Amino acid sequence: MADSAAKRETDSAETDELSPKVKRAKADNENGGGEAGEEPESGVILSGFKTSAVLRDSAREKNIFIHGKFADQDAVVILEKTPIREDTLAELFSGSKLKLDMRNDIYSTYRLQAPPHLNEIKATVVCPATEKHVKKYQCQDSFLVEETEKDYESITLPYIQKQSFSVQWVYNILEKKAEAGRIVYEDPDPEVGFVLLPDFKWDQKQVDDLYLIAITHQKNIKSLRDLTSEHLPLLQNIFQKGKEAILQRYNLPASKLRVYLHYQPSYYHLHIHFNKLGYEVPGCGVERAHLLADVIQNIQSDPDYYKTRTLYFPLRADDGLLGKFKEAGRL
Ligand code: DD3
Repeated sequence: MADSAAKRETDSAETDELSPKVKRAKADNENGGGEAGEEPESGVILSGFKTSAVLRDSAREKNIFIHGKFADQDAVVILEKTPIREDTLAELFSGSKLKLDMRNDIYSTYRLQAPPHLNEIKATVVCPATEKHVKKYQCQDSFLVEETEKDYESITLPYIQKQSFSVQWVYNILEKKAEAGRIVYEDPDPEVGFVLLPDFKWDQKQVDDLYLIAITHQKNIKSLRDLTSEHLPLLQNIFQKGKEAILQRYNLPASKLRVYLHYQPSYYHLHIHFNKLGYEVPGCGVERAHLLADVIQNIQSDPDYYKTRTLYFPLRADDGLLGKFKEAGRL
């Protein structure tokens, strides 16, 4: 809310564009949307959740990551308070009860009890969750790894091939078996095509924390390491059409976007992140994020840039790949 120029610019998007979009997204869910037969009002589901451990919590970020069980299945539940939206303020002020905490001179603090629909908590459920999911959310030290071309071939590639992380959820999106109603833009071309949709970290209620992902229709590109000049048409297409689609839908120009890839990615199917500039999201730091604009230029000046360069990235203490780098004496 600090950047008033950006705020003004997005105001029209919020009232004219984003709100109808939010309604549409909800309607899609109610129609089933292919989402594992979930009802929109699934109020009972969390009452069956048995907490076993808090993996991480942050008073500052107002979220908590919990490991537990639904019946005999391991699960991770993430709860997060959502931002306060400017367009709900009038209703918030008129429809809330105020409980006085303290009064002192010109200062007073209260607990404001908002109407339930203005006081929602975003809940993300992973069930059944694997050991990897549980570890992902535990607080951990990170270590910077230096990966040469040889390291990639002898350590990283064999590791990711053996792991075969499931990207079923990605295929569900590409095949419209899930989240079909959330797609913002699609280019169906099998070579240069992609699907652009909100990352589920984004609740789409305000453009300030915009987070979309572009997922390629090509299934055989694992990561940045695989990219060569043959992929330039694909990368340029995603860059161009992704920016256009975001301008159209959210009224946000390219100059307000951070468009980048992760290395290492969290899943090995090529995808590009689109954030609103100024929204500092984990993974957007220099040690993991590679701007798409830079990636394109680097490949233009050397077709094998990402095949041959030493790449640096952080790995968490318990990451299996870190163990492999240690075994190889590379750390
Ligand atoms: C994931 C990275 C992956 C746990 C969690 C997230 N955006 C997704 C499934 C559907 C999605 C995403 C893996 C998984 Cl919390 C394990 O993310 C997704 N759908 N990032 C969207 N739209």
